[in-house]
Parts: sequence; C-alpha cells; structure tokens
Amino acid sequence: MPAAYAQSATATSASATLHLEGLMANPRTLTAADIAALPHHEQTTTDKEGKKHVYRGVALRDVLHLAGAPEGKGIHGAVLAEALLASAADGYQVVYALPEIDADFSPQTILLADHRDGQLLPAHDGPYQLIVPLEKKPTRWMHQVTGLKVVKVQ
Ligand SMILES: Nc1nc2c(c(=O)[nH]1)N[C@H]1C(S)=C(S)[C@@H](COP(=O)(O)O)O[C@H]1N2
Ligand SMILES: [Mo]
Repeated sequence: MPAAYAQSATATSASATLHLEGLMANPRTLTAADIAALPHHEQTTTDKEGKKHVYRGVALRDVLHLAGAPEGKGIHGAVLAEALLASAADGYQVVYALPEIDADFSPQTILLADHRDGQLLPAHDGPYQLIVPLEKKPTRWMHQVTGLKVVKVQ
C-alpha cells in the first residue's frame, strides 16, 4: 500500500462514525475502524459525462450484518414490510428495500464507498457514499451517509 493511501485511511478513522438503529438485533454506532475491518470491494461506474470511476468500499449488507439487521432467510413474512432508511449529513433521506441489499435476492452489491479513483471521497461526498451499481440515475447514490435505520413501513 502506498504511504499516501495509508495516511488517508488513518484520516478516515479519526472522524467518521455510522449510526445503525431501528429493527435490528444489535443497534450500534460503527467507527471507521469497524468499517475498515470489513472485506473491501471495487465497483467501476460510468458518470453522466461517460467517464469511468472506480469506487472502493464495503458491502452495505456486511455493514448491516454487524448490527444483526434482517438478512437471508430472515427476510420473509412481516420483515418484507420493513425497509432501510438511510440519512445523510445534509438531511437527505433515501429508502432501500431489504431484498435490494441482500445477496440471496439481488445480483448487485450496494457499496458503502470511502474511496473514488484511489482517493478518499471529497467532503461533498464522504466520508461514506452509497453506490447502487445497477441503478442508472444517481438519485439514491447518497453522499455523506451518517445513519442507517431499519423501519416498519406501516
Ligand atoms: N446526501 C445527499 N446525497 C445525494 C443528494 C443530496 O441532495 N444529498 N442528491 C442525489 C441526487 S438527486 C443526485 S443527482 C446525486 C448528485 O451527485 P453529484 O452532486 O455528485 O452530481 O447525488 C444524490 N445523492
Ligand atoms: Mo438528482
């Protein structure tokens, strides 16, 4: 790992936290170190100007697993009327259905990214941004993610 990369990873650890709450076995606040310890994946995406970018981060499902959110065979029955409500530092909120996130249901890996093109995400986007690879519009590619809450829809 180049020295510059190691330094930037340390900078993330100092500041970033992610609140996991709601209908999960073990609601908790994750530190950047908790997130950094998860397996990392890369996704290559194309922006609206046709330019390719490589996002690097962890699978959203692996983040939720740390707090015991519904997954796999646990997504059935009444749980199908629950959803993940994500919140950002600017007050933006987005809902994701639980099967969209789960590997048993969905062919895509929604990523909680912390790097783009080898650099830490800029303040406008980071420290964490959700990447929804199969989704053509970036409306749910939430910047500045601060909280993930599993809620009952009705
Ligand atoms: N936190 C946050 N994330 C957000 C938004 C927002 O207002 N706040 N807007 C969304 C919309 S509608 C779009 S089109 C893209 C815009 O991303 P950009 O600013 O990198 O072009 O971010 C998405 N993620
Ligand atoms: Mo948008």
